[in-house]
Amino acid sequence: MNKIQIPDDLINLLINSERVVVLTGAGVSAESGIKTFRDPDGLWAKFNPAELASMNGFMKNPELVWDWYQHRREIINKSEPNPGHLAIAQMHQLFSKFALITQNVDRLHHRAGSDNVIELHGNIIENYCVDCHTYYDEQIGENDLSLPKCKKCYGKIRPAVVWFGEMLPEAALIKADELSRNSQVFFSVGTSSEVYPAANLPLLAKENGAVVIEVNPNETAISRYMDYRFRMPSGEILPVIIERIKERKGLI
Ligand code: BJW
Ligand code: ZN
Repeated sequence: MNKIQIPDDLINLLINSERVVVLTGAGVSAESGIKTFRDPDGLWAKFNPAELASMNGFMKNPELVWDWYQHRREIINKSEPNPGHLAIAQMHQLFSKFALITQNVDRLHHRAGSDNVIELHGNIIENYCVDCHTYYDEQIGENDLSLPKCKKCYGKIRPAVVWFGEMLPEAALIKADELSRNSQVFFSVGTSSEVYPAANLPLLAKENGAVVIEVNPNETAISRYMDYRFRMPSGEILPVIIERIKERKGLI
């Protein structure tokens, strides 16, 4: 018997809900060995976001930015989905209208078996040309440290992530907005809720009647609005929640 207590009213709510939405951030991948951004040992403690995660920074020093992304790709390629990703992947089967929205670019949710993942900040696998916007789906070689050029126009190639000051992919944002408004239960997992517009989604869900749950070892910008707060790593608490639901549904 696992010692972690999940309130009965929450399990009751979950087994009677269809429209369950999970929003994830970097914290869900922390247990896979991928650094978050704003924790004390996070990426922004060591690297400057204006230099490395903005179009201005890229145009000033494209090689530096490219090398940083190649280094992160190497770490991501060596990492594996953790129990948090795997628990979320099981939610697709447990709720008939489940949706997963992520700010993460690492594709670990895909590798854990989640499909239809709504990626708000793009992904780190693909690249595109800054001039003609041709996409390069294939991963450009990890050891290719020099900045690659577009085969069509010889423009600079950048990672297909969303940097500060850039619009989020329109279709993903519209879908995320609609799913959040219509959700019955909304989980905010492993995000500091500092970056907009993603940070607004849990609040949008709450305003429209959803029960909102935060999974995060630390207090965040939106903690005070949450109906339930689990101050634990996602890889520890999410599998327990899934187990309780399965028990109640007679699946185990
Ligand atoms: C665990 C755990 C464990 C640890 N288990 N949990 C003023 C007001 C409002 C908005 C703005 C403003 N000024 C500027 C803006 C807009 C800006 C913004 O929000 N800035 C804020 C910082 C203020 N937003 C944008 O620019 C966005 N675009 C946009 O708004 O377009 C319209 C517009 C244009 C121009 C002007 C104004 C509007 C684009 C945002 C793009 C974000 N890009 C990045 C980089 C992606 C590429 C890459 O990876 O390199 O996305 S930044 C980075 O932050 C990354 C993340 O997706 C994002 C969110 O971070 P996340 O996931 O929350 O990570 P952390 O590190 O912050 O938190 C981790 C959490 O996990 C912590 O809480 C831990 O406790 C927890 N944790 N271990 C569970 N085991
Ligand atoms: Zn091009």
